[in-house]
Amino acid sequence: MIESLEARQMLARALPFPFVGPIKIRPQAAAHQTQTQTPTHSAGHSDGVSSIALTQPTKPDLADVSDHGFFNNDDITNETSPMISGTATPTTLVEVLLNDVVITTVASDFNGLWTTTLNGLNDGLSAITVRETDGLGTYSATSEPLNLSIDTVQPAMLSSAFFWQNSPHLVRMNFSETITPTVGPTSLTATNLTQDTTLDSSLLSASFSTLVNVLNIGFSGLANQVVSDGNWRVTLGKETVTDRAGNTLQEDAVTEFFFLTGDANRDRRVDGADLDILVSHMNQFVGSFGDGDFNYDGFVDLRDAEILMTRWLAQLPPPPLPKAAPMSLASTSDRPEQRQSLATKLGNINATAPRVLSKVKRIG
Ligand SMILES: [Ca+2]
Ligand SMILES: [Ca+2]
Ligand SMILES: [Ca+2]
Ligand SMILES: [Ca+2]
Repeated sequence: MIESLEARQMLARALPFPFVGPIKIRPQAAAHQTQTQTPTHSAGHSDGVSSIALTQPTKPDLADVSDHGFFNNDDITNETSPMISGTATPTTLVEVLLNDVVITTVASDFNGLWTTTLNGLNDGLSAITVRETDGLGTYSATSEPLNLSIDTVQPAMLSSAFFWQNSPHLVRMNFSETITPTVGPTSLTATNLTQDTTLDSSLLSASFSTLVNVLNIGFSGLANQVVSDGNWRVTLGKETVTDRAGNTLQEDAVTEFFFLTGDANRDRRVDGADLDILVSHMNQFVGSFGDGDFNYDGFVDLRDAEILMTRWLAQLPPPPLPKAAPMSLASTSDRPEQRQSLATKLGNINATAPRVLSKVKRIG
């Protein structure tokens, strides 16, 4: 027994304090599980030979440098080889257990501090505990567990949509998991592809709901919070946000959409069909763009008709198209069949905006 005690003391003296690395002295996990079933939780051996006191170590902690993501104290990280640390009896061997299986042994320094790096952990929850040992089969009580949550899966945008029916306009992106809840406009780029202009980020707003993992993007700096006519692309930069564990997006989150004033039925052209819709809701509190409320005041009236006329027969081709082919506003080169259709609808008047508006005014 004395020889063993001396051997243990020699081992302790040989340890480089402050300790700088793990010592694997018990690689057989199965054997340890057997031992853990009969822990002595005592501070000495049954034969009465004194030994260093073994006490229950503190709960191990995930080092801040390994605790990635939103917070460095939530034990959620994307690091599969994280550094952990804790406090134990000074100059004592400390066994580290992963889900109750010993995976490495370290030594505490003269201040009782120990630290080590765990290698090759898997995604999911890992319970990390520690216990002191004298190296002779005597163990302290096992510490409280560090419940480590490892996530190496990058977040991704699953779907997106553009909401135009009401003001303010809204772009909604749905994500596979929670991303940085403080995501702001500077992470976003909003470009009108038709006009080849990019909005200053100060004109945008962004709010993320961690309940449903949805990012709502608004245009708070634009008049009526409504985008201008054109084909649009809104991009959330992949490096600008992370999930809880610190993983960035797989790729930029991109949504493309278009907006054309007066195009109530969203077929990329403003014509008699849109006028029909407007007329059918004239003087009604219907309150949506698709009903002809083009100024978003909740009511369909002549003001909306006047707005429609400013885009009469405009077309917005879908991208990609050469920049030299922007939408044609107020074109007068409508096709004969279109003119005939409109004439039928409005009673044999020429398909010119003022005349149409004049008709609408009579209706209104
Ligand atoms: Ca974290
Ligand atoms: Ca993830
Ligand atoms: Ca239309
Ligand atoms: Ca209106």
